Amino acid sequence: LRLQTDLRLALERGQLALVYQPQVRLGDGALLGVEALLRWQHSELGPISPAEFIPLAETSGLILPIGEWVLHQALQQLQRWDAAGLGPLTMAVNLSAVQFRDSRLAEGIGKLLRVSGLAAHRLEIELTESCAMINPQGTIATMESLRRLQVPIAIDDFGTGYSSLSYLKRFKVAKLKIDQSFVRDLHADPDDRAIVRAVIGLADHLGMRTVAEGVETAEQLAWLREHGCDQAQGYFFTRPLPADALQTWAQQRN
Ligand code: G
Ligand code: G
Ligand code: MN
Ligand code: NA
Repeated sequence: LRLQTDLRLALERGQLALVYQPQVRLGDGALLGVEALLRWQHSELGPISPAEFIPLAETSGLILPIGEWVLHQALQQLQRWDAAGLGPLTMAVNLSAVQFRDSRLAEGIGKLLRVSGLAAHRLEIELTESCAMINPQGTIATMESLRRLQVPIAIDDFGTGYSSLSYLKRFKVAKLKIDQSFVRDLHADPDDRAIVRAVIGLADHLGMRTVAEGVETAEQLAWLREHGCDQAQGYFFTRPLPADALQTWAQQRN
């Protein structure tokens, strides 16, 4: 309850912040975009992980104003990077199941896009596989409304939920994000290699892109490139960075 009150105050007092992790194309190493990740610096308790406070925000309903703040902030940042000449990056934003259930989601996103003047394909919505499967029919409907806006959708943490292949087909998402638990032991675990190969093959046949998460080593990167994975993100490139640091990181790579 204390944390819930604090979270509401944090939103009002500007104590939430976004950090950004690069998404890199494996073919040529180009920086394609970033994923926005939410951070809360609590005045007494220090940094609190979104894994801890997002569930709290969901039960209290705070996730809706927080989610709107995240979208607004992320699109503003994209405009600043455009102005700084960083190239047309994409911005991936994580949405919770509660946001996805909100019938006004697409309308809200459409409005934010219009105000920002950014093309819809510059934004990308990430929804975890487990969130997508809570109410698959509802998920399809919301995805349909986002598709009308031309906002691409990625399934996050793919392989850790329980989506049926028939739903995967009907979701018609642009991207599968291969969960980091399969990437971590790629070098040692033949089962993980089999799973990642299968996911890449499946995505290829369904016309989806693949993004490997949690890439930490050159060996993982080389294996993923060799096996046709499209993109990667992870500590191998960099941890999630504040906006200014991300910009410096991107400019130093050129
Ligand atoms: O950045 P980190 O690895 O600590 O993120 C932990 C979890 O919190 C991840 O599952 C991530 O998807 C989720 N998360 C990060 N930022 C947001 C956000 O803005 N909204 C939602 N709903 N989840 C987020
Ligand atoms: O669930 P989601 O994929 O949205 O969240 C990604 C989480 O993984 C974030 O908390 C991010 O900080 C973390 N992360 C990103 N790259 C790496 C990595 O290379 N290794 C590990 N262990 N965690 C990572
Ligand atoms: Mn994500
Ligand atoms: Na993920």
